[in-house]
Parts: sequence; structure tokens; C-alpha cells
Amino acid sequence: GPDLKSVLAAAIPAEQARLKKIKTELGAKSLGEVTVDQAIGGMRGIPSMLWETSLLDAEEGIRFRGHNIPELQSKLPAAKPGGQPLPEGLLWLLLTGQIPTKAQVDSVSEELRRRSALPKYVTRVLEELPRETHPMTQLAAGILALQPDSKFAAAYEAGLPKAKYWDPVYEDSMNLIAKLPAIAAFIYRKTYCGGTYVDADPKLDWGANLAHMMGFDAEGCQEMMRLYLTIHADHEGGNVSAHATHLVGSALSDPYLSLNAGVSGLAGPLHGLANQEVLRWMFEVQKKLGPDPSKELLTQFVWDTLKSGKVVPGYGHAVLRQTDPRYTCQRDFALKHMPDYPLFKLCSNLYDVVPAVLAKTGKVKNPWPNVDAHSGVLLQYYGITEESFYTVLFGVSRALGVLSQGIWSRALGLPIERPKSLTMGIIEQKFAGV
Ligand code: AMX
Repeated sequence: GPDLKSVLAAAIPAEQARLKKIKTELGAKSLGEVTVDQAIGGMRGIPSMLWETSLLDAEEGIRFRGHNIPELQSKLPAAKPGGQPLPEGLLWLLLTGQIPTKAQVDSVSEELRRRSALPKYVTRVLEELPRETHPMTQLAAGILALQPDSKFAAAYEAGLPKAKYWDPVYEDSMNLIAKLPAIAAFIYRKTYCGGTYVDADPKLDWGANLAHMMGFDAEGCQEMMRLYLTIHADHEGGNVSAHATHLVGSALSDPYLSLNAGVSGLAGPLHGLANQEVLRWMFEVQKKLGPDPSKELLTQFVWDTLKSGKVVPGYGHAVLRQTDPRYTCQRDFALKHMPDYPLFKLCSNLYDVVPAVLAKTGKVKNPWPNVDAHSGVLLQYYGITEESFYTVLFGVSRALGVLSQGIWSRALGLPIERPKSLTMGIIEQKFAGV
């Protein structure tokens, strides 16, 4: 059958026509008013961007091209029947809007394999960075080091017409996605394994190969990695990593430059770095209260964290108002594969006590756990114990979503972003005497 790029190319004209029709018929309609609070408060809730690959509902959580996580788990092809989805299948879905067949997913795995070789200068850049450099800084550096290879930057300089932008953006995005597991594994082995490396296994899929190159070959670990890389891929357009990638891409900076901005945003403790913070916080709990603390002691510990002025990592969300379905699917995975693991038990017990405490503060809008409250438990179980690495895995996955949208942003001809900013003086003046 036709390959991913052909299916994508065939889908583009209808979507271009659809956007044109929306602009013509609905362009002048209002999507609502913007309050001063929203302008000051991180633009929370202002509908102000097009993002086709996924949509977030405050109660129900994320849907990827209309499919929620349980639907992805039942509809997307798996490595083995009944297993976790292959992230390559999600990539197909994000790019084309269609659920792929197993043969189509295999063709993406093959395409990524073909594009996966890392140039020597990239590993040399990584080797030169001090070993203590945070893995997220190393990831950002590795992505930037690939940029000289940008097909889009070269084609733009040569005068490529706008209608063809999406094509080299696709080439760059697929090259980048293909090389990210090798970059991530290189960072892992360099930082924690004394610079000894494991070659890719051409028989493995994209996610299993990442685990393999890091040095982990257990079947459970491969399944965990496929699930992890699927559920972290996209969370609509306004979160920091997605919006940063989208914003920088809107200046026609190529996919390497754009994703670099995205992963730098993901490296913030209120966003992707929270998964690292969760583990450190859970270790603190264990150190202070022992391996299996009572719920009373846990409750007190949560209050102490809040009183010391810190956030409880892994809980709360800017948009969600319920338990994150990305948390729930990881919990289901743990219940199946590691029901008696002490760290999972602690994670479960925290789920029982943290929401009530956060609700009692009266200010936290969402007391429920997000994706980051659980992912570290699964990684620890399979021996990936270095929590400062966790956000790199998030970044590898997030690339699938933000680069897919990046290709569509160019296919749809979206313009450079330029929202209006205000001064305090202008706000005061506008409402003086009101
Ligand atoms: N612990 C303590 N306080 C919290 C809290 C938490 N988990 N979540 C929210 N709050 C506080 C806020 O700091 C804010 O306090 P302030 O008014 O004194 O500044 C108040 O509650 C209101 O905040 P909010 O409207 O509920 O949340 P927000 O939209 O401003 O922020 C988020 C959302 C995720 C940054 C916040 O919940 C948080 O800091 N959580 C902990 C870090 C975390 O888990 N981040 C990962 C999010 C998912 C992801 O991006 N990967």
C-alpha cells in the first residue's frame, strides 16, 4: 500500500480547502472575550491557536485525533496481540487522521530505521559536554547539532515556494524522530554507564529499540516504553513544549530549531521536569517515613511540603480537572505488571491522600494527579533508576505530537504568531473611571 508520506500528501488538499472555508464563512465570528485576568494569568483558557493533532477536555482528558487513550490501546496495532500500542502507529494517526494497519505501522518502523543513523559530529558534541550536564540540556544540544542537516532550511534558502514547505518539513521531522532514540540512549549511556554503548537492533520497533540501546531488553520494559512513548506524545497546543515548538516554527525556523525550543520548555519543573521531581519527592518520603508509611504520616508529609512553599509534584494541572487518563493507564499497567512493588504501593497511597489535602488548601484548582505522578514508578521498576533522565523520554515522545502538528501547520500555511501584549499602564488607562 501507499507509504505514510503519500497518505499524508493525499489528505492535505481537503484540509486546506476546509480551513479556507472556515476562514471565509466563520472568520469574523467571535470566540469569546478576554479578561484582564487572562491576559495577566498566562493566557489560561483563551482560544487562540489551531492544533489539529489532539484536543484536551478538562474532565475527560486527551483525545488524539478524536481517540482517547483506552481507544488507542484497543485500536492501534501492537507488537504482540493484546499488547501496548506501537508509537509509530500513533505517529501515523497524528499525521493522517487514520488508524493504521499493522503493515502500515511496520512500514513506519522501517522508514524510521532507514533514517536513524547519527552523524559523528552529533555524538562528538554530546561527548564534549561535561558529564554533569543535565540530560535535558544534552538533548537540546543533540537536537541542535543535527540542524545543519535541515532539508527545510536549505530548500527555503533556495527559494522553495510556500505551497511546498510541508514536504521538507516532513523530511526533517521524520529524520529527527528517527534519530531521537539514538540521541537519548547515547545521553543515557554516556551519563550513567561510563560511556559504553549498545548498537541498535534492526529487528526492533522504534520504542523497543530505545529501551534496547539504553541497555534494557526485558519484554515488560519494551511494552512500558511503547506505552510511555505513546501517551506523552501530545496534549493539544497550549502547553509549554507544544506552544514553544509551534511559536518558533511559525517564524519558519526549521523542525530542529523548533523542537529545540519545545524541549527547553519541557525541561521546566512546572512542566516536563515534574516527573523527575516526583521521584525525588517520593524518595524523600521513603527516607523520612520508611518504606510503607501510614496514610496519617503521608498526609502530614504533604502538608509539610506545602508549608515549606513547594508544590506537590505530579498533582494539579492548568487545564485538567480530573485524574489524568495518562495516569490511569499507567496505574492499570502497574496493577497488571507490578502489583506488589513497594514504590507503586506508595504511589497508590499518595493517590489516596494528596487530593484531599490539595483540595483543603482552597486554591488548587485541580487536586488530581497528572501523567508525571506515575511514570517514574514504572521506569524504576524496570531498572531505569536515574530520575534526572526521565524528562528526556518525555521529550522523545513529545516530538511525535509537536512535529506532526508542525508539518500540518506548514501544510495549512499558518502565519507567524504575534499576539498583542499590554503594559500595566495601558490596562489602567483603558478602564480608568469604569
Ligand atoms: N502543589 C501545590 N500547590 C499547587 C499545586 C500543587 N500540585 N497545583 C497548584 N498549586 C497552587 C499554585 O501554585 C497556585 O498557587 P499560588 O496562587 O499561591 O501561586 C494555586 O494552586 C492555583 O494554581 P492552579 O490554577 O490550580 O494551577 P496552575 O494552572 O497555575 O498550574 C501546574 C498548573 C501544573 C503548574 C500546578 O498544578 C503545579 O505546579 N503542579 C505541580 C507540578 C507538576 O506536576 N507539573 C506537571 C504538570 C503536567 C505536565 O506539564 N507535565
